[in-house]
Amino acid sequence: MVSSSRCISAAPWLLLLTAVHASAQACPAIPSLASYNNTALPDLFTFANGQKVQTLADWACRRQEISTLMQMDELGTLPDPPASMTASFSGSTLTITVSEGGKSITFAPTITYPNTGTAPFPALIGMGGISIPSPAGVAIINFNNEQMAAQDTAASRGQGLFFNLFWERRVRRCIIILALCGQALIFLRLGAMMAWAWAVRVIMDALEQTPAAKINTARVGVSGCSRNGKGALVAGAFEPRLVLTIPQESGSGGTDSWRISDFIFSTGILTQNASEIVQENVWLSTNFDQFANTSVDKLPFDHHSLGAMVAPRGLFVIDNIGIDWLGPFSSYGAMVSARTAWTAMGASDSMGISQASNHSHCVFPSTQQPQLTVFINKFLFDQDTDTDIVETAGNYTFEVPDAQWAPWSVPTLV
Ligand code: MCU
Repeated sequence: MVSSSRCISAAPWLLLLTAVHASAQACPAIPSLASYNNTALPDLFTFANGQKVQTLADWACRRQEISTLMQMDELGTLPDPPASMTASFSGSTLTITVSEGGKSITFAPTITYPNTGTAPFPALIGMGGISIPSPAGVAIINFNNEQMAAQDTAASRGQGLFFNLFWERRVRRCIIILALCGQALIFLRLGAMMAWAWAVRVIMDALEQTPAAKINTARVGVSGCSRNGKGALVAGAFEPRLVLTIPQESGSGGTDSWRISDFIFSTGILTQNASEIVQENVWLSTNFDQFANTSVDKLPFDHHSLGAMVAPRGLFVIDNIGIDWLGPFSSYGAMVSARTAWTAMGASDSMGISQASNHSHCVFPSTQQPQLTVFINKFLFDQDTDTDIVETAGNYTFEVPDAQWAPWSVPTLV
C-alpha cells in the first residue's frame, strides 16, 4: 500500500493499486497441492481450490495466495519487520540499525542525488547498484544486497547480516529448547532474494521516517541486473510501496518461467534451469530443491505469477535475446503471461517488455533508452506517457491463450 502522504496523485494506476489493496475480504483457503502437476503455466485467474478470479477483490486474494505459495515452495518466508529500527542520514549515507531479541545489525545504503530536480526526489533502489543509466532528476539508493545475504556460491547459504540478525540466535535457542527449532529452520531454508526483499522493506520504512534523506517515498522504484535483476523482481513483487520495478537481463529465477526454461534446455539450448540454479547458488529456499530435482510441473505457480504480483504497479522488463543462458524466450513467454494480470485490470500499459538484440550482458543498449524513459516518467514523475510496449528482437510469437503454455483466458476484473 502506498503509505506516504507526500505527492499522491490521481494517476489511474495508483487508483487501481488502492482498489486492489483496499479490498479486504475472506480469501479462499489453499487446499493440499501435494498431487499438483501441470505442464503449462498455472492459470493466474483460478484459485488453487478451482474457484475463478472475477473481481479486483478476488485478485487481491489470488495475489496473496500466490505470495504464500511462492514463499512456501520457492523463496522462503518473508519475516515480519524487525522489532525495532532506527535510521539517520548524514552526508550521502542512510544508516539503518535494526534490532531483534537483543541482536542488532547496521547497514548503510548510500544515496546519489541528481543534479536536476527538486527535493524530495523520486528514487530507484539499486539492488547491488543499477546497470541502467541514472535517469535525470532521480536519486539512486545503492543497496549492498550481498552484505545482507551473500550470493557467491552454494556455500553462501546463511551468510550475511540478515542471518546474523535472525538466525544465529534462533539456532542457539533451538539447541537449548527444541520447540524453537521450527523458527530456526525457517531462516535456515530462506533464499538470499527473500532476505534482500525484507531489507528493501526496511529501507522503505527508514526513508519514510527520515525526511532528511529527501526522498519522495511515494515515488520509489527498484532495479538490478542479472542475479540482482532476479532480486529486483522479488523485491518489487513483495514490497507494495515500490511503484516501479525494472529487472534487467534477470534470466532464470527472475523473469524466466521454470517450465519453459526446462523445455528450452531439453531441445539442446544451454539455458539455465531449476536443476542447475539450486546447485549454483542460494537465491532460492532449500524448499525449492524438491521441485528442481524432480519436476517443476509440480509447482502451483511459475514466474509469470511472480511478475503478476507487481500489478497494477509499474513493471518494465529489460532483456537481451543474444544470450541463451538467460532463456530469452522463457522470459518472453512468462512476462507476456504475467502481463495478463494488468490486462485484466484494464492497465496493460503499466507493464512493458523490451527484448533488445545481442549485446554484452548488463550493458544497457541505447535503443532501449526511450522505452526506459517513458516508464520512469510515468511512474516516478506522474507524466502521462505512452508505456504500451511489448517488443522483442527475438521475433517470438506468444499470446495468451497459448495452447501449450498458457491455455487459460483473461477475465475483465470488476
Ligand atoms: C543471469 O544471472 C546470473 C545467472 O543466473 C548465473 O547462472 C550466472 O552465473 O550469473 C548471472 C549473473 O548474475 O551475472 C552477473
